Amino acid sequence: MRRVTLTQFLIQRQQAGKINADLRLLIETVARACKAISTRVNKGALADGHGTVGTQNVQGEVVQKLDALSNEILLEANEWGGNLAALASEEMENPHPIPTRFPKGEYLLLFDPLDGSSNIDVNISVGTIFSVLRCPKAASGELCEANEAAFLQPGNKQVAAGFAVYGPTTVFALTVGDGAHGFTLDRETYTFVLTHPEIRIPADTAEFAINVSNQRRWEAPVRRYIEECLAGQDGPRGKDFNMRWVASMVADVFRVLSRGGIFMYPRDAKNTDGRLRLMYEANPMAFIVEQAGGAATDGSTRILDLEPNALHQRVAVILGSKNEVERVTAYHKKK
Ligand code: AFP
Repeated sequence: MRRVTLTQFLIQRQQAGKINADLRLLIETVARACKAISTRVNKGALADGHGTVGTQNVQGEVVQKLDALSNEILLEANEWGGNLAALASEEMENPHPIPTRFPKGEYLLLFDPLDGSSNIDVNISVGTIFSVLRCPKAASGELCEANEAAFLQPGNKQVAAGFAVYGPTTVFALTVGDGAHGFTLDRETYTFVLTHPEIRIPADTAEFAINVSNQRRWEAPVRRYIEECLAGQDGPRGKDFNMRWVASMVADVFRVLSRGGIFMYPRDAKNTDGRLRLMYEANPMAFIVEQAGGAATDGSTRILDLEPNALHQRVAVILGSKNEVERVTAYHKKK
């Protein structure tokens, strides 16, 4: 059976009226940039892709060479196409306006150019996360100013979102609001091919993902949930649980999309707002997880309903198999 490529999939979505030509071009361009990043990631130390650039980013994190390179690849790929009003990145303090020499469009693109940077030098999967919003029209009907305020929209306003995970295979996971789908990079033809159509996350799971080294800092609901998982079949859950923690959100979330599970980066005594960024990590992941039948909250509120107040704000994230996320959220409500 002939496989469907990402291009064919997007043209079908355009013909069905789900997306317009500008959004189709935007997603194709992001996917093409992810292919270029994948190639560089796969060269690793052979191409001087390891190590740091010696500076810190707005997050106060040491910038890896591949962070900076991935950011440049996404900027150069996306700023000339005429479908964007501005771009925002984990690696840039302020939004990147479209240079005046290029036409502007109606969309805003946000991304974490290389998620999981601490895994680059040790050959563990990393990835790119992206989110697409519409530029709010000014009262006059003109396109918005490409300032931070234009980006501060809740995740339920996203028109597309997804991520690439650069692992044993490079997979591009995508939603345009009608389901979640995965495309694997065929390196012989250098095209993304639909391999995971209509992804569905099982409502139940026996696998949790959390960084247990933070246990002493967790709030009571999280501590209760994990302790019950660890108690196994003799405990209140009546079944044994397994644990995974890759420390690359893209890898952990793709596993949840593939076989279910619950991924947790809760707020704690050290990360009082949580560690993950709302606008370009939690929101896109929450959108694609919900489109796959899962759930995503910050412990009490649906991630996609959170009203942002800063471009780089952090948030607690509990996402994955619906029944497990609802259990953790219920424990928070009892708190
Ligand atoms: P880096 O990109 O700085 O490595 O952070 C990755 C991440 O944002 C997310 O992808 C992981 O789930 C999480 O942080 C890992 O955090 P810990 O290193 O505290 O486990």
